[in-house]
Amino acid sequence: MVAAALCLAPAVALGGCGGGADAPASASPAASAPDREPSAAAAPGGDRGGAAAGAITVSEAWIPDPAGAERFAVYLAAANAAAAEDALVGASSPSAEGFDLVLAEDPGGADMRPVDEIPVPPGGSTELRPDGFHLMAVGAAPIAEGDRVDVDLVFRSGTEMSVTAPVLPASAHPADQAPEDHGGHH
Ligand SMILES: [Cu+2]
Repeated sequence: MVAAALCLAPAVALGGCGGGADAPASASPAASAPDREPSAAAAPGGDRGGAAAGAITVSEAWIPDPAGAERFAVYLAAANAAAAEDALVGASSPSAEGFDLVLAEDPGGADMRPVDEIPVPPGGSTELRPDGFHLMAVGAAPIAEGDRVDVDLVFRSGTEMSVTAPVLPASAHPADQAPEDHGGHH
């Protein structure tokens, strides 16, 4: 209820901040991924989460404090060293029933639509950020600043990894990503 009340109006197409029975992107965790290997490499810039598996390296994973809302966003950077495109196709966490993959289509990040996958170009990277692609938790457990949330990521190539994303103040966006009016629904 609280989360719905915090939602900005443009999010209604997603049933309120991206939730909805027809959300396409919730993935179930695959328990037996042979290439699952948590990385000890710490991301630069604090204790934001990172991991590497296969050709994918994830860094800068973090969650803005949802301030009591029943949804939270996950931001990170995913780099793909392979010669073929890959894509983030699902995510799961003990702290949420599932995740929607969304694309915010306005600079403020208020107008999000669900997507089937988040492409990661060959030899390139994709930033999950408030005004672009990101993950939105569905049925989230209460989390708050200081918590560390495990998020399992699944890529189209079959690569899977688990990252531990710290919950940071919502104002912790890198300067070039700080949304002006995204706080209302995250
Ligand atoms: Cu969002």
